[in-house]
Amino acid sequence: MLCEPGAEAVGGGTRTAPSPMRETSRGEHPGRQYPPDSANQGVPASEAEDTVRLLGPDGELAATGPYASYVGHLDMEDVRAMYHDMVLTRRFDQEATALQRQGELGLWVPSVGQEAAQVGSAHALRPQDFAFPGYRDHGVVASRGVDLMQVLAHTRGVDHGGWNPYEHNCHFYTLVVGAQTLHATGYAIGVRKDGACGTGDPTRDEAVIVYFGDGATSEGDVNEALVFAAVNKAPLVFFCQNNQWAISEPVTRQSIVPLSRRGDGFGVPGVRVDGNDVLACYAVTAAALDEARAGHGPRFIEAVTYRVGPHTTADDPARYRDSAETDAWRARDPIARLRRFLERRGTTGQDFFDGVEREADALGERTRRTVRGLEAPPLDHFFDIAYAEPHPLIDEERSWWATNESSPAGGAR
Ligand SMILES: Cc1ncc(C[n+]2csc(CCOP(=O)(O)OP(=O)(O)O)c2C)c(N)n1
Ligand SMILES: [Mg+2]
Repeated sequence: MLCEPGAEAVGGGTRTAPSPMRETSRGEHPGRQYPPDSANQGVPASEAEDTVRLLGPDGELAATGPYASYVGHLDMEDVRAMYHDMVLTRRFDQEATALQRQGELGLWVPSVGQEAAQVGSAHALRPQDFAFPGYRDHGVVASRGVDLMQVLAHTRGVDHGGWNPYEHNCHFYTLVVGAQTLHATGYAIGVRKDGACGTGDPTRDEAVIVYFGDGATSEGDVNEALVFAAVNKAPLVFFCQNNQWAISEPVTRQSIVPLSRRGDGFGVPGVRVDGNDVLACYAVTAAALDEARAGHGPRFIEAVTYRVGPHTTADDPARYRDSAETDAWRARDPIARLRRFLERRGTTGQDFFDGVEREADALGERTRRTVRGLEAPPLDHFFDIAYAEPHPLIDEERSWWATNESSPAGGAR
């Protein structure tokens, strides 16, 4: 199936038609088969029959099924790039967690366990596509080329955003649960109005992807976004990482059917994927983005994964979940699974794995050094960047803060 660079890619490097996420005349699509609900009745959703999986737990690649052709054009260099991004994201995450514990960051939101969902889906994006992450999506922004050090400025509280969204076609983090789905919908409707999708030229057509969690699916914002995206045929992929928990609320409190069906009533086709299988995440996202770019409207993906760490560094998951559950998911580690695949293939030498480790060590060192060197900007900076043009209310607030800052009580910070 996958081959070394220069060797022939299986499937001739092309994708089969029709897309598994193409709607039929009855408004259905072949990738959607719902068995009697297995999401919340004892069968782990990642093991359910209708969950798309290409990499088995032992790293064996299944070359069949409607999504297999979506990885047919990848070569092993592409897969090694995904492994690289997953390992570096995890190391960054671990360093940032430690730095928060040392008081260097205000808060940290770990992504451990979700690297395959984030990196696999983000690698399916083209440069012209636009991503709207949530607040846990370090693997997404790293894959888009954002320097992870810019995430730290945000969590150290010295910057409101972190980076310029247009530099990498990647919006900054949104902490208001689900709000980014509305931002993404508006952006995607704009793409459609600009005639930048559905032109028939896949090298130019644009799509948008938005990331959110299982808990967010219960938010009004997400449901409103689905309405607007559907009726406006927005070129948007809703990528839901079902990591089983919304802080202390289990996914069983969000839905009694698989979340991949959340789009049904809105006319948005959905698919469920093993979120710990980076190749399956790549494949289903590539299929959904193709549909969006072609002007066929939004698609919904539920990536079944697990939040191995706490919700944030302010949370203690031992108070609400069983450690046996976490252990079971640790055994499904997405990085170990991909490594088994690379090792089975036999064409990736120890040199590669050692090189990635060395890069991870260097990133860890850079993370520690960068955080400690991040200084708070002068307060005026935040007023300067609020609007492009001067604004009377901002001026009023600026002078209030200036007075307050210099007050005898020491002022607010
Ligand atoms: C509108 C809103 N309500 C509540 C919160 C507090 N809050 C932050 S994260 C979170 C849980 C979100 O869970 P989920 O959507 O599953 O995403 P995850 O954190 O698991 O990635 C909540 C309730 C918030 N930030 N915004
Ligand atoms: Mg969640």
